Amino acid sequence: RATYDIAATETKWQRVWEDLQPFRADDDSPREKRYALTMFPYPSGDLHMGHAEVFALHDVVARYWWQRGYEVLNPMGFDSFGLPAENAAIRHDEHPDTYTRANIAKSIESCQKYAASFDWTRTFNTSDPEYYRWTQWLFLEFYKRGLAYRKNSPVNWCPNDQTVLANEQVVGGVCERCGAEVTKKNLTQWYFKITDYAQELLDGLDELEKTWPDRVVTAQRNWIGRSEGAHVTFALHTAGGERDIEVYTTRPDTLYGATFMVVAADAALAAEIVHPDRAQALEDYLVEVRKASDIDRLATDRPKTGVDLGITATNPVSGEEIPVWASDYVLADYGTGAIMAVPAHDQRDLDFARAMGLPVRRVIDVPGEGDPEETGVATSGEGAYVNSGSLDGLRDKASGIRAIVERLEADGRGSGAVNFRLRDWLISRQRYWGPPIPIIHCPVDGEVPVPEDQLPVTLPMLKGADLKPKGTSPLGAATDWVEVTCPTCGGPATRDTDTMDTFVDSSWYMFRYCSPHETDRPFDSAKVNAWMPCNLYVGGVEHAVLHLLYGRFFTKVLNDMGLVDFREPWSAQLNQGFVINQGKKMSKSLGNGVNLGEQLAAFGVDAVRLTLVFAGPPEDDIDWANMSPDGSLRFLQRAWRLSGDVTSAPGVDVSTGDVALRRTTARTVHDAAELVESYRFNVMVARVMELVNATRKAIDSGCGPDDPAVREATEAVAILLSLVAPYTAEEMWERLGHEPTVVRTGWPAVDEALLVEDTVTAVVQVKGKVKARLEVSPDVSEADLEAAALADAGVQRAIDGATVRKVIVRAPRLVNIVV
Ligand code: ANZ
Repeated sequence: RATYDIAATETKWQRVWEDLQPFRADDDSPREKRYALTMFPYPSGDLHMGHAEVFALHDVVARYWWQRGYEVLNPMGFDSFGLPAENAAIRHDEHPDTYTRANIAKSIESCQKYAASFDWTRTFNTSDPEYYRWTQWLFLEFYKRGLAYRKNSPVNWCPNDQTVLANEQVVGGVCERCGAEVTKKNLTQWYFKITDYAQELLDGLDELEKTWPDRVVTAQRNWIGRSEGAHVTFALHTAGGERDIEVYTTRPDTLYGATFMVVAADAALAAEIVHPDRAQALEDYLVEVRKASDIDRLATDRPKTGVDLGITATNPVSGEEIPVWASDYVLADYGTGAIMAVPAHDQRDLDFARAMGLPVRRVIDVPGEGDPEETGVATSGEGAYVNSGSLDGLRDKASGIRAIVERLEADGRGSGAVNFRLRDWLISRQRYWGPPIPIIHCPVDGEVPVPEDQLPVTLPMLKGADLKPKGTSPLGAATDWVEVTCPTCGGPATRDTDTMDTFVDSSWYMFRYCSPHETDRPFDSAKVNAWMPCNLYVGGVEHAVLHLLYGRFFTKVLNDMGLVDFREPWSAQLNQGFVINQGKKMSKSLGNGVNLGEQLAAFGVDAVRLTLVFAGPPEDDIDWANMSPDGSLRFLQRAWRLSGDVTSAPGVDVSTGDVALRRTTARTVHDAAELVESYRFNVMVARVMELVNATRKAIDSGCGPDDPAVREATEAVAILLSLVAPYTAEEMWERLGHEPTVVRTGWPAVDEALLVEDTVTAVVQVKGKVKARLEVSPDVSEADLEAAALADAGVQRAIDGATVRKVIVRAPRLVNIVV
């Protein structure tokens, strides 16, 4: 039996595609535009199974859109700044750029062999000076708008990478990249003011919820963490005099139960208010506190520790004097960094009170729950207020909160408030391989933006050991580069030596693809508005709150700047699962890694792609151990053989073909579209397999190879397969007597009449009596069925001119007419 030579076929078609460039997106095309984006990779090495999966899934949609007649933008580039390249450069004593470029070249070659339908004329790397010039320009635009600023505060510090991390990069208390335990350090760092957009970032999710995966939407909601409550002001009596402090609480209604206050031990406030006799104790305690991550600190099951600050505060409603403590379970950068502790109704406060011997007072009597002071369990439910002055007698939380906030507002001791968990985004890094922050520090003029015509601020040439993490940026050692004259006063000044987080680079790359060769602006707004928002964004769920939140934030700022006319960059999103092996994540230590190159060599690109797409729903993990790429290859051979068996000529009139096979073809093509649009790619493949079988049967024991229906079916197979197995599809198309290439041939036409194959009987009742039976399509719409029923002669007779009061339609089976 004939089989096709995989290696020769792959080389052959790569040349043809290179020649014909079928996936070049034309900005000026009259076709409707679609933008299919897949997350660009770090060029950390060659492509692996994970890339193979995501590119295969993504390509189904991109290639489908081409076939449906859209002009498709499907770009690819490289997120080439960042730690992997820098660490490799240190290991191999070279420049990160050398390593980066070598990997990029290898990746592009692999992508092309993999037949990913990217438009390579638009590719760029975020480490190209032509790109990061605009990253710096955007930084300065943010700076002008007050959205980039520097402040000193406790920040997350990775002791291994010797750099700060954004909150989003600390996962479960460890560095998202290297897994080292993250600690806190007080440093002056650059931030983007993402909190200005907290409410809008939250509100936008209501719409995105319809087209984004639930888990991403939920993760963003939780990360933004909006809560409603109140600010309450307490008078503090410190050794140095009286001062007010404000706390944020979600339960102002429990104010009568506030028996002490707690200040974050590492907040500046603690050191300011501590009684001199207790200052040393606080200092000793702080040494311990700095070792713990935020996650540890907030954990409810953690033994509570703290220091009595030796001062008191006045409860603004009860007038009671309460002690003020410092502890690490209160975070410095959340709310106001100080809390009113209500041990009866907050578990962490109760644990603290019990550990320190502080009083507990119940102010809500929750039915069926014991007194927290005795049970050790704080109660958070609703009930009657007790020990609460004017609140006593109220029974529900909403009225309790309303009453206390009114009182606080009247007394000028507080007001209703909204709080977000979201913090400003820390963007400066003490590493080399990123865009330098384009700011000059002048002893006279302070922070001075680098003038626009001096952008980009390119990286000085450093390599190997020079890049070793030292806790401060390696750029500091490049004296010639650091020492500059101040653009304002002309006096001696120094460059900012930090670089920007890679997540800044990837927050705007999707815009750049729309006009990647612009030299005098980051992008052409008209082109961006024509292509964007992206119709689909495919990528890993690990980016749920990092990249996907930052990109949304950038889009809103760019919209406020008037550079784009939309506020959300990605209309729909699909997260692929992981490719695992033998039930476990692939890893070096387990030795269960699957080498993509070997798989491709053994089975060919198409069989590997088909296997990945056919494995299951795109969101599910794929266990490669259970897959059968050789089975996929056998299927592709079977499909390919059909194209050699067809004997009718291209363009033959198919209307005279075998009706049964034509129906199967029509139904398959029709359903395939719906399946792709609902991301059920695996089911689409299964349907193509059925069509291949039906066609084989028709050839061997049915209508025979020269029946036009066989050509119609085989051409449909080729076009549908072009979404998944591009090489096989091209071979088939050529063998069927067509010119290359199949990829933009157009979706097969479906004769609607062939779809009404299985009819069902719909019963029409008038006044509860059956008056007609209609043969209708199983997917008839309610409206069509109603119209058909009312048009039926028997039904008309039964209605007999009476007014129809109501028509109840249960498509496709029942119509009930009430007159
Ligand atoms: C009194 C109280 C009584 C509270 C009660 C809760 C229950 P969310 O919903 O996450 O915004 N809180 C405020 N600032 C804090 C900080 N810097 N570190 C740790 N905890 C802090 O949580 C707000 C609640 O978390 C606030 O409401 C405060 O405790 C605590 F029955 O105030 B509550």
